[in-house]
Amino acid sequence: MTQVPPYPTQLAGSSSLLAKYLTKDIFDKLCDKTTANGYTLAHAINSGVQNPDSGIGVYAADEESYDVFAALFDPIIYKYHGHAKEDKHQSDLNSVNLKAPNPDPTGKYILSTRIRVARNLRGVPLGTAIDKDQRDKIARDISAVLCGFTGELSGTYYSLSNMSEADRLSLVGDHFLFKAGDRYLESAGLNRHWPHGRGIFHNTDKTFLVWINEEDQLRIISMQSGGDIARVFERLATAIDMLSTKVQFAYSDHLGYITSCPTNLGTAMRASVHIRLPNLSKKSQELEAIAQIYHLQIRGIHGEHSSCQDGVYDISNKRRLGITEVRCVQDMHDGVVALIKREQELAL
Ligand code: ADP
Ligand code: CIR
Repeated sequence: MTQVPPYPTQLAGSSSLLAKYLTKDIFDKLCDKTTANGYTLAHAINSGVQNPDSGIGVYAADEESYDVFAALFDPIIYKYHGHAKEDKHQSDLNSVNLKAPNPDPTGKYILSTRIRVARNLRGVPLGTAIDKDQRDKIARDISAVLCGFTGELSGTYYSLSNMSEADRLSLVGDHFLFKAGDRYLESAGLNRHWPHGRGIFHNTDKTFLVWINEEDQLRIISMQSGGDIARVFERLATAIDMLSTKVQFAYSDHLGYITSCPTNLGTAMRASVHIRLPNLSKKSQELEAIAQIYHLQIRGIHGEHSSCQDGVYDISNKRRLGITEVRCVQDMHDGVVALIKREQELAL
C-alpha cells in the first residue's frame, strides 16, 4: 500500500498560490492520486513546500497531472491567468496581426528584446518525471532537427556536459543560457542527472537560440539588441513553424501548450525587454500600477527571482493562457510604450 504523506504544515507562513489553495480538504482528496508517469501530489507540491517564498509552488509531470490534480491546479490557473475550466485557448503567431512599432527608436531606454516559448513533446513525460534515456533522446533528436535549419536560423548545438565552465559562465552572463542550480527547479525534480541531456543551440549572432531540457524540454528563443519587437516576433514565429513541421508538441484545446509550470501554459510565451527606467524606479508604486494595467510582470535582469539593479528591469507579459501569442506581445509592447511615456514625463 502507498504511504499517504502528511499535510505540509510548512505552508502556514507562505504566500504562494499553493499555500492559498491547498486546503486540508483538497489535500485529503488528492493525496493518494497518481498519474500514469508515477507523479503524486507530494511530487507536484514539493517545490512550494521546500521553498515557502514561491509565488506559485506547483509543477506538473504530464498533461494528465492537470486533470488528476485539477482540484488544486484549476484555482491556481484561474488566479494566475483568469482562465476558467470551460475556457478554450487560441493561437495566433501571424506577425501581420501585431502592431508593434519600435517604442524606442533612438535606443535610449530599451537595451534588448527577447521572446521565448516553451514546448514539450507529445507523449513524453515533462522534465519533472522524465528518465535519463528519454531526456538524452530528446537532446539527440531535437539538436539533429535544429542542425538542419538554414539561413538566419542555422547554427550549432552545444551540450552542457562538454562545455567549459568559462564558456558556460560567459553564455549565462550575457543572458543567452539558463543558470544552474535553481532551487525551485531542484525541488521539482527538474535538475535530476544535471548536466546530462541539457544543452543550447544557437545561430552565429545568438539571435535564435533553443534551450534543451531545462524547465521545459524546449525553450525556443528569439532575441536581439534594441526595441524592434516585431522583428524578434517574426523570427520566433518562423522558427516555431519550422520546428512544428518536424515535431509534435503536447497541446490541449483548454490549456494550450502543456508546460511543467502552470504559469507557462497556453502560449508558453514570455516577451520581454530589458529597459532602463531610472526615474520610474524611484516610484515603485507607479511602476507597479502601470504594470497591472498592461498585465506586465517585472523581474530583475539576471533571470527569474533576480532583483532590479541600477534602474534596469526585465518587463514582460504576465498573461499567457486564453490569449494569443500576438496578444501576449501586444500587452508587452503597449505596456512598454506607457512606461517610456511616464519615464519621459518624470525626467522633465
Ligand atoms: P525565462 O524567460 O525563460 O522565463 P528567465 O527570466 O530566467 O527565464 O530569463 C532567462 C535569461 O534570459 C536570463 O539570463 C535573462 O536575463 C535573459 N533575458 C530575459 N529577457 C531578456 C531581454 N529582453 N534581453 C536580454 N536578455 C533577456
Ligand atoms: C515559484 O513558484 O515562484 C516558482 N516555481 C516559479 C513560478 C513561475 N514564475 C513566475 O510566475 N514568475
